[in-house]
Amino acid sequence: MIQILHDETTLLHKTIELLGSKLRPALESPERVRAIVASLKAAGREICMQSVTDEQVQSVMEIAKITHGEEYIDHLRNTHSDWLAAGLIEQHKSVLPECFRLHNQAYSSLAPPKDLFARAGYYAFDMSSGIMKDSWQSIIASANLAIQAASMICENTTTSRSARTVLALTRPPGHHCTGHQAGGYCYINNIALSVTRIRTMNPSARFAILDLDFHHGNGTQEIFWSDTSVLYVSIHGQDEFPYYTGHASEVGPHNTILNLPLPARSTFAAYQTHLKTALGAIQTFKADYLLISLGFDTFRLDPLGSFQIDTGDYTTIASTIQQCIQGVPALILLEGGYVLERLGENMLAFIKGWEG
Ligand code: OKP
Ligand code: ZN
Repeated sequence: MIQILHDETTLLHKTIELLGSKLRPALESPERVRAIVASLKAAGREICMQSVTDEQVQSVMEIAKITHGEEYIDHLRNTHSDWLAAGLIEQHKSVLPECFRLHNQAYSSLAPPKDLFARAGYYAFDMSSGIMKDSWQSIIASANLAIQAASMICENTTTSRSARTVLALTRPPGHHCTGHQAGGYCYINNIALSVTRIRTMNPSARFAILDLDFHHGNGTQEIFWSDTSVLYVSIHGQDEFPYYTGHASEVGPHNTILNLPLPARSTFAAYQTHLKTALGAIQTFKADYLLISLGFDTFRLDPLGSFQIDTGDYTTIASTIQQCIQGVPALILLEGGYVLERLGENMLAFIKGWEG
């Protein structure tokens, strides 16, 4: 049985984005997780509710500092109130960058700028990562779910021989966030925090990360780029957001990165070929833990995706993975997926395939 974790504080974050040259409510909305929770409950699933204690906030920040810059984390926490205090924004509005840092590192000063507008663009790479008054609370709650899920799969492996799976309904998602920049609705790389948490209990563990979101997880790839104990495998839309990463030629210095881009409108048959390649690489790597970045924006109707994957296919995907990794403890973190009406059934279809 999959154990499912949720924290209602993840629902507070609600912001805007620039999409198709229009500023609009972000597609990454609280309603996404509400829809999944409603379907899980209707199907009679138990959901393990979490809420972050003050000590846990400190511990989330300590763990986040291993893979993220301390000043970046401070920026996430303080930027909305700094803008408010400076009279640059109204309480209910979101901070969005207007100018991004350039990559002329040979001669630019690398120190974080003081100017509040400059800082917003220094710590982000796009305009889909607005920061509103409650964002920090949700970011921490989401990161905490990734950490709690990691603790649970470790406990489960020491107390019982049969492997367990924990699914965390993380929101905001994490896979686009690097150690120093927000982007693609992501502010903290949740899966990186799971890895750090597992390592505190099992320092020599090997990890396979399977990124099934429609978009390339540039942040996860970057964080683990030269890490020999983490294999990062991603199946994603070719030439799609975040546009400048995810090419098959990006393999990392130790061949621990495997990018499997698929052209727009690819069918499930084409997807399955890549999935088998991905799983073959994961088997060869002999990981102690499998971590999945699960996005349902691979669904055929998704506004941000273009694959032809249908609800029932998620059952096949999950059972294919399960057959391949049998025995390895797994952690599943939610990334994208934007068709509110179908998210719940897609998640249930995935769970059905996983549990067999
Ligand atoms: C986040 B996740 C496309 C604009 C895309 C942001 C997409 C973020 C996806 N023209 N804007 O990986 O689902
Ligand atoms: Zn995505």
